[in-house]
Amino acid sequence: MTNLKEPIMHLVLPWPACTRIRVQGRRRRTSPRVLRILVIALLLLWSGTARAQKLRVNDLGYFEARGLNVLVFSNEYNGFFFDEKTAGIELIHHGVRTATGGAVRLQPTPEQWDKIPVVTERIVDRKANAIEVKLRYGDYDFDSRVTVTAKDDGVVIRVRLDAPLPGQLEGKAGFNLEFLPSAYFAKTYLADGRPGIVPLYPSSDARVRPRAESVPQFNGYATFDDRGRNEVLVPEPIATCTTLVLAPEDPERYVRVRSSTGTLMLYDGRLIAQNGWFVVRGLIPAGRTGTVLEWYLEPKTVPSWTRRPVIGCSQVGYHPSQRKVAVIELDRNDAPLKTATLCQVAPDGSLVEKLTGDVQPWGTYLRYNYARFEFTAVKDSGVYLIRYGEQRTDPFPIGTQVYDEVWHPTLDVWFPVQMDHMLVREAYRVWHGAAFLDDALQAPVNIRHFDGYWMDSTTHTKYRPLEHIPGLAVGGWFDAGDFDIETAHHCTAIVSFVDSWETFNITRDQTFIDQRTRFVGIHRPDGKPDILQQIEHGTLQLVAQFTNVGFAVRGINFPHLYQYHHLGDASTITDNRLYNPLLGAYETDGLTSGTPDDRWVFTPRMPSLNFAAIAALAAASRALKNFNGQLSAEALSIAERAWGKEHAEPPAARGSMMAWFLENAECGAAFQLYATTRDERYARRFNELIWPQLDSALAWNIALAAKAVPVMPPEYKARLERYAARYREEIDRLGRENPYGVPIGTRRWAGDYELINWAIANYYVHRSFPHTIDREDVFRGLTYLFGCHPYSNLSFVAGVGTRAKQRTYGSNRADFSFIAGGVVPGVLLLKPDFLENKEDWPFLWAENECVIDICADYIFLANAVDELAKSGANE
Ligand SMILES: [Ca+2]
Ligand SMILES: [Ca+2]
Repeated sequence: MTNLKEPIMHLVLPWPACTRIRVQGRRRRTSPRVLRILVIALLLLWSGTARAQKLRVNDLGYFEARGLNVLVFSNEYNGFFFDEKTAGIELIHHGVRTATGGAVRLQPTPEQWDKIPVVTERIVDRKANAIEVKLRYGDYDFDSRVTVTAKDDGVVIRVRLDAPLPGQLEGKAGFNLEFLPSAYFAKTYLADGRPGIVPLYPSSDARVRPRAESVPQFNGYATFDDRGRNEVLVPEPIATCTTLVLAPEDPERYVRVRSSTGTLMLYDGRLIAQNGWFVVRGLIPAGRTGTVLEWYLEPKTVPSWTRRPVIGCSQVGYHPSQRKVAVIELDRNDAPLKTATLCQVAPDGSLVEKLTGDVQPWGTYLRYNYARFEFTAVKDSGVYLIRYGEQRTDPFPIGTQVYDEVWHPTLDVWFPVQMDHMLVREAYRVWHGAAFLDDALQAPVNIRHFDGYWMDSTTHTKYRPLEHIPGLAVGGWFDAGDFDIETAHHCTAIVSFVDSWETFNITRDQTFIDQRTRFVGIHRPDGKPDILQQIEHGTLQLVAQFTNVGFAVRGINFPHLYQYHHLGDASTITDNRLYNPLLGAYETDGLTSGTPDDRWVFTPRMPSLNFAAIAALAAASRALKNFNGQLSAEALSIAERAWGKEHAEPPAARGSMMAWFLENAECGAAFQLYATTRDERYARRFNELIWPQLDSALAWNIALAAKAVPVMPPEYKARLERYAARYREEIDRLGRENPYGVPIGTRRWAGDYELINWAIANYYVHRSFPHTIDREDVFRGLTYLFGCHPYSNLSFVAGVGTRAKQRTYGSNRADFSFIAGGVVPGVLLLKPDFLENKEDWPFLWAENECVIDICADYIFLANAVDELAKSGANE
């Protein structure tokens, strides 16, 4: 998935403004008499038992009872990634989001690119204890109202129509509510009393129907590889009934759905898409208006349920000299204990109480209360755990070595597995074959692509649409959990690798890489520093783009949606034979094939991307100078020529946001060209650009500005000092915003990328201004990543730390597995107040997808922390 993590983009792009929100029943004046009645009523409620579980619409606009929240479009579908399984009517059941997607939908088991309704109105009526949304499918001029009203121990869901269902949607539109498969594994269900076991693996039936019968997917694309037969798959229900009970045996997961208007159908969405959920569905009848569907939904709750505290601490451990603070996340109904204890695990297995200290309440952040337990005083090397009441954390070390190896899996395993155009072997396992040897065709003009790519009305190249562009089947990394080459992220990753090489002299060699035979061997030294081999691999692709296309391309991506969502070995996505239009589909002459499966090169004109590529090529040319002299010289020559070309064709007017992005990218290019060539004209341009950039977006630019200090004259550093002071204020503000004292992203893509870049910026500023930015400001970022964060205390680096992510959104996600060293985006904010990072469900990309630039930056940050910890500065 193309990730949306550029912070600046977020700053300037508002949420879609199409929704009108009205809140009724708030801010009403209350008379003393009414108040008395209210107090009595509250006391009566308090003394009851069952009534205490009643759902009430709270101040934040969702239904709340102890152990249960019902969200009604607190989160909407978005028009970019469509259905992310984070929208509609949702249940948070005993602290776990177990249901999503409650809405009028046009498929039994909607996939990501199926049509989504737009919320045109949302009314929160606290007086009536109800929330109503008006949903619209513009393509069909189809409006419906969905009302959720608290009743008894659950809610009533009604769908109302003012006009009958459009004819094309008869038998297709229904009300769906989707349940998380992993929350119901090893549980049963009752369909009108008939028992069934919730399937661990999809095994229900599907039928094949003509495509013409189906509701088209986004932009006419198809997720189904029908082999040219114009067919679609339609799942059959697992069960039909009027009353469905899920998990009758488990009071934490029990949900009863009773339909008073028609049949309920239970589907397994995984039958047609591995990231599908279990869907409970009722069809909307044809030719009717008014209330056309009514369900009573009752999720059981455990009386007086209180969420177990999460003790946030580093799963990797701590350097003796660093500050050590655990952050304890507490249910609002929980009171913090007075003390917690750090225990040392003795060699004989016994626990030795090393330090008992106060638990300091911090306050409330989003939906939980927080407290902190500090154990900085303990410095002895050993294995420890934290005891808090009856709870114990996983064991973690304190020692001078804790950061030595934390980045090795990312460089040794994760990056090699991401290498495009290569076969990648690890001991007995082949991760994937040499992929995309048929790269690539010129993308057609005037298109909007499902992964956020696009084409202008001209190709801007010498190639005709769908003509083969030679020379591109070399180098590059799969961007993330998908298999496209995303050039912007390549550039960032290359620069980051060069930073790591130049700053920390990383000579580690545990990977065998042979470009000639397209072979990568993991855990197999070949006498060459791996980081230089990775820089070379990324540079080969960038150089190929400039050489064969003429500029940096937006990316290389798939023509068909059914290729894009591929899971497994990348080398099987295409047939690796060049497309030959003279042959028919699925025909081959042994060398070429008539199957139009070759990837497309997207070539819109993007000057800011060219500057990003210039920066990467200029940086790479330094690192590769004594490693691959020819490639190094080629990279620099391309970078300088491209710089000249961009300045010969000045684009867009200044003052616009596009101009801002352009100057931001140009600033980075000027710096890298100066660092490589020491040509003063680049320094002058950098100096012209960096100060306005700092003035407009300090946090976004301070890292580059501080990184430049060693190559710029002394007056540069003097001028930067006051920006460092302002940056200090921003860091202090974070310390008041949440108990972790780090930036926690609140957008549609979780925030570990910003977090890592924030910590790296702190490193650079600390290097030049150690009295302004403390090394603890760097450590805090990595400690958060390693487990001192909300929701759980898993390390967000797969396989790194005692207890770490073991399910991530990588190419092997269908196996509920991970690729070691991948860094996940982390905790995603489900509005208004629920941070989530699921570990039993890898398919939520905004929480679990590892991306090349984040992973490259992680290698830098881990080395920075290791260096600072060992340098003993600030002690
Ligand atoms: Ca090597
Ligand atoms: Ca092909």
